[in-house]
Amino acid sequence: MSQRKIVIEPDPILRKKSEILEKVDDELRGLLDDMLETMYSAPGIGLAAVQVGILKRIIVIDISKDKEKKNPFFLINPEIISKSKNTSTYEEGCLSLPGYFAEIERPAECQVKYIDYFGKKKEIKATGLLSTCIQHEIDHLNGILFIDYLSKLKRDMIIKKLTKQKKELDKVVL
Ligand code: GNR
Ligand code: NI
Repeated sequence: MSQRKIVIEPDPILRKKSEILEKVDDELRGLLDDMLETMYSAPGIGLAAVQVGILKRIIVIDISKDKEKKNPFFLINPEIISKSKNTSTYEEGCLSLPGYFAEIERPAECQVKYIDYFGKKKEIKATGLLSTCIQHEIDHLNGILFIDYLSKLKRDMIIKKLTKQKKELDKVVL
């Protein structure tokens, strides 16, 4: 297992659509393990493959608060098959937008179809933070970031600040 580098906005890869996986093999499981390690060390509660530069429809999630009791969750080719009309609001953050948080309203519950770590078809009804997190990660697979739900003014301001931060970092590295 090894940690991977997380892609930070602005980066054009974060706006691309990820591709469906055809098979679940050891190579893919290796990537899933790396993603989990990267997510835990960030730390974060979810990670999409595009955030480590790979345009495949896979996500890892662990919303358990207790660090002692890990509860990792791997979703391959996840699809939302239905969403509730009622919504809930959480303060969202994103490992690709470090330092920025915003209250985002999304459907409170969703029914999700996916393939698990062992290649088995699964379906779950997600509620609460898990529902929000799955929707946030599936957005990544479609090139969408949570700042896209904010006003253009707020979004542009965040992107401008992140662009500036990247330029400062380049100076230090040089
Ligand atoms: O670590 C994360 N926390 C979080 C909080 C509220 C809603 C979604 C998330 S996901 C985020 C990690 C991340 O960027 N996943 O793509
Ligand atoms: Ni994110």
